[in-house]
Amino acid sequence: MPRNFSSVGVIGLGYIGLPTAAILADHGVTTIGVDVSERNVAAVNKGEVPFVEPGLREVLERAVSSGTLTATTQTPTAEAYIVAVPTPFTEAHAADLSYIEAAADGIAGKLTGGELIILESTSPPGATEHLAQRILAARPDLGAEDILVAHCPERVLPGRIMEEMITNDRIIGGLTPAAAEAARDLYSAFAKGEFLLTDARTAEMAKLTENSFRDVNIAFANELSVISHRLGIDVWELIELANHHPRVNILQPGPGVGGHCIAVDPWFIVDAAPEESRLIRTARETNDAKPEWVLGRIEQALESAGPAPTVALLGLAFKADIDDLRESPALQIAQTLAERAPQAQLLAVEPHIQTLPAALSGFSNVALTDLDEALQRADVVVLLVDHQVFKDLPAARLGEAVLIDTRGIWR
Ligand code: SAJ
Repeated sequence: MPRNFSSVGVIGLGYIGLPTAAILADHGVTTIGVDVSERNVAAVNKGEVPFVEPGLREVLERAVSSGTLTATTQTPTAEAYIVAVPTPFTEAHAADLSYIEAAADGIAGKLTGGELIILESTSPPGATEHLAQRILAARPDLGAEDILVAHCPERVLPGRIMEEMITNDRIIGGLTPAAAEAARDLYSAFAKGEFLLTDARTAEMAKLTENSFRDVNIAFANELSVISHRLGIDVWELIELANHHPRVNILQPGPGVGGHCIAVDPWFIVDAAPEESRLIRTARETNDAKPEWVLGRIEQALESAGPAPTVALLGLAFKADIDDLRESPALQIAQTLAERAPQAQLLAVEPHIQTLPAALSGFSNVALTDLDEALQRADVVVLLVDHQVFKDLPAARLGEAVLIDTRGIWR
């Protein structure tokens, strides 16, 4: 008989924790969401979503109004916990586990024995063991056999989270087989994909491997775009043709790789095995170098655009049709250009945000404008994010401006 959990505490109500809490609660599980931000907690208790994610608001509203989901700033007593806190990386590209440690400390004080603790945050190899050891160090009255600890990496794609959270297969890595089985029981409350049980370290590495695979493939595409530019070849046509081969599937070049996953996770592998991770490191460096290459192209265009040119920067988010600016190459390009080209007026167009982000708000030569104004005034138009509104633009609207299309949508 699968174990039923009477209550689940979800620690961290961000891009992953909040949808997880909402979906669990919507499936009838009493769920308590925990976040350090009082503002987030207040928003969630009113059924409001603090970020853009299609379909989340409806599910959250339902869960809050039915009373199965509540939010608080204090870790509650619960039969199971899901930890979905950030794992940023330090200047030296090592994982910063301080949020996981803080979550462990909060949970430790609430345990009575027999609880299931699941780490969902993307983590370097060994982080799940570290979390368990931290809890046991704080609770010498409990033995390792008194807690069930597993790593179940989230693998949902921002923009499609509500669907993928239910349909994706789940890798479940237990510190013990019993922990993996208990975690499977918890996810079976809502997840419809296959459950793949393994140990915690393999599960940690599997998640990092998936994102590194994508990073390496995108680095290949980005390298091809730089080579193609030099050789006068349209890289998007090139990739489209090559992908007709039944065993070739090259991803798309762009202005760089952003977000909190693909731009970060491969570094956890490099940090864990620096000597052996040569390809993974090079892919990261290739993708991280792409914004600078785009900047070079913009600066070249500015040289022939007069003494006080206007530049439209279309998109600031890290990818299409979301409002997430984390590690965004578009934002990095906008900020660096604002610093290096004070003579240029930069008009940033980002339909998913209402005010200029902190990274740009200090510059007098940057303004957030709507698309119409930017296109009317721009001498140079730089497409940075393939938002649908930009894809829908008729070619005639682009006028006489010099175009730099980093996503290949206006070919
Ligand atoms: N990108 C390209 N070219 C492409 C695809 C993406 O330049 O062909 C860029 C995007 O513009 C963006 C970055 O890569 O800047 C990352 O975007 P993404 O859509 O590839 O991935 P994320 O970061 O939104 O989500 C990834 C997903 N991982 C994989 O597809 C292997 C998702 O399933 C994970 O759950 C998520 O990371 C995560 O949380 O780890």
